Amino acid sequence: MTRMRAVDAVALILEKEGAAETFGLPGAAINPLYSAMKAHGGIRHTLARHVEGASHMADGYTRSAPGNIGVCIGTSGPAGTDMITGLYAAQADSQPILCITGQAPVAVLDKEDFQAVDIAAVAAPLTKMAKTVLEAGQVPGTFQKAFQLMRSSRPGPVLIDLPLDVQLTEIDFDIDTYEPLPVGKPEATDAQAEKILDMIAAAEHPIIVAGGGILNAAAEDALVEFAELLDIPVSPTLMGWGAIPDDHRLMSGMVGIQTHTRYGNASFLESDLVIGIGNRWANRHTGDLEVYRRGRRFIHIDIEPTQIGRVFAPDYSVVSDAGAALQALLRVARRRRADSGLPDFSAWADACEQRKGTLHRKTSFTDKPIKPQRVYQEMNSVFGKDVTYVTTIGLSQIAGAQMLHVYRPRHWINAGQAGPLGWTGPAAIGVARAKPDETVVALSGDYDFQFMIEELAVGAQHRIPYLHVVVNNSYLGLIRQSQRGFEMDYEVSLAFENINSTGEAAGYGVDHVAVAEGLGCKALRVEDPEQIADGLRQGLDLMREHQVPVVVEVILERVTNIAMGKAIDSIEEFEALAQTAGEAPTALTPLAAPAQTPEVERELEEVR
Ligand SMILES: Cc1ncc(C[n+]2csc(CCOP(=O)(O)OP(=O)(O)O)c2C)c(N)n1
Ligand SMILES: [Mg+2]
Repeated sequence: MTRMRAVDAVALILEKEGAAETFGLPGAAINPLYSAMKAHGGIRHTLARHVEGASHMADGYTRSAPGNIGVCIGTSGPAGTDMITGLYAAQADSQPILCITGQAPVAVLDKEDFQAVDIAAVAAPLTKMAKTVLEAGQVPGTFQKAFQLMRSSRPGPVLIDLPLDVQLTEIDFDIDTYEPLPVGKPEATDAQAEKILDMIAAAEHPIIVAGGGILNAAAEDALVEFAELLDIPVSPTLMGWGAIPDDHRLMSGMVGIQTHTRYGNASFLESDLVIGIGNRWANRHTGDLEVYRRGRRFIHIDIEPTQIGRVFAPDYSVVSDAGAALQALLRVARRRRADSGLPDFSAWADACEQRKGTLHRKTSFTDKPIKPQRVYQEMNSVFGKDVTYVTTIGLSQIAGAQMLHVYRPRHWINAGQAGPLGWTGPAAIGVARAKPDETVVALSGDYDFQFMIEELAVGAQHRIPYLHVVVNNSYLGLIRQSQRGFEMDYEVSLAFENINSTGEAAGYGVDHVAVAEGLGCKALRVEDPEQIADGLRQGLDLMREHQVPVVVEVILERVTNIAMGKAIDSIEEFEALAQTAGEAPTALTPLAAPAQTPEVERELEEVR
């Protein structure tokens, strides 16, 4: 046993639990922990410019690779409350982040002491555990439990609040024999897999809805293997995007009322059995449930028992880790293949594959100001298959998800459920920290970019390069579009005559290029559609040369409505659809691939 301050034990535990990447900012009430991290020397810390930014950096770091747990640290009071949005975003998308806050000494906690807010109570509904540790002897155990909780079952964040005197109290602690606690995950049985395969065998048009739980379980290979074994099309959710490569023949396209492809929705509407794995039937995925469910049976596999039946009661459900469920399904399916054979879904799979060559939206616009669709076309052509996209919310995110392509797991990093404006930039810094050798591209609307814009300085100071594509319509675009229902355009414009304007993007208000440069980054502006690709390439070069964040701002036309609707069978289109392959040149499958078999022809006729 070694005698040490509780905070010295914390530093050792962070290292041993593999959570040595921290983001935050010091303050009087957390200085002891900073002194322990300094003395330890093995915990990397990135100094954020806003504590909320630190929480999103930790989140981005977590989402970058299986097993990652980002840590965010702040002092007491407002530092803790600033990180609440980060905890919410992490919890909503089942991401483990550890938030550590300093606190006033135990004796004054109920005396309205300076910055002595009850942060554990504030964070409780947004975390798997939120605890103010009152006894120094409990510090190691609380961290040990925190890591176990974050990793077990449905992953999620934890907050640990450490009063100043508790941090400084000496305890006996032995890191050499400290062991991370076992992590519990429910596992599907073969009997459950048999039932699922019976239901699949009874179906004609099964489809797999692949959720983020598959990425959390690092079960992408098992998913693809199972889909291939049975020839079942797969539609990833927004959180599961990348679980199967976009160009895989069985990837049938995303389904949803916002982030979707038209062929993805069309194929889903043809299905008669939906196998949801590690998904949560999010409302922006299902839209109107009557349409989504009509004529279909549903299987739901999820790690969290209380998720089953939360949105609607499935026909059959299994509580299991997605990876364990897929292994059970593979075991049983292989056995059946050898014994009695598997059902033949090849014609259905072919029809879904053929449909990927239909129903494309036009992207080849040459208008000036630029139409957003063109930006995503150029992004597809410039960024290779290895790019990691980071985004949050807005028309930018929705149109991006309709038109960009994702080929690898964890290469689409999106705060899907909470969608907090400002998440994109700091999360991209967390991702770039985790994957320094990969190309990280953030996608923001102008408003999202302006929230937390100061975090660009973090990237500049710490030399954390990433490319930030800012599509500027000088509007709260998504909200402007939703105000059409109220026949108003009220308090959603960001446009003004900037008195410092140099003439470029006149009337668009904020000069993002000047701000980004002022914060120590490189930035350039594109106003001509023919210059987008060059601008993106130049951005990548600048990023590599200077090792700082680079902003590529694209000036968009101010009003472009993006396709969306209330139900997946009635998405409203506002722009032209592609009539020729050349009008959607970066579509995964060129438009109008000829149908090959009579069965495929019949399926396609129905869609047409
Ligand atoms: C913190 C927060 N406040 C409000 C919202 C609601 N909201 C969603 S999108 C949006 C406007 C986004 O504008 P911009 O980032 O410019 O993207 P655009 O839709 O114009 O592409 C707003 C206000 C939110 N998601 N987060
Ligand atoms: Mg905007």
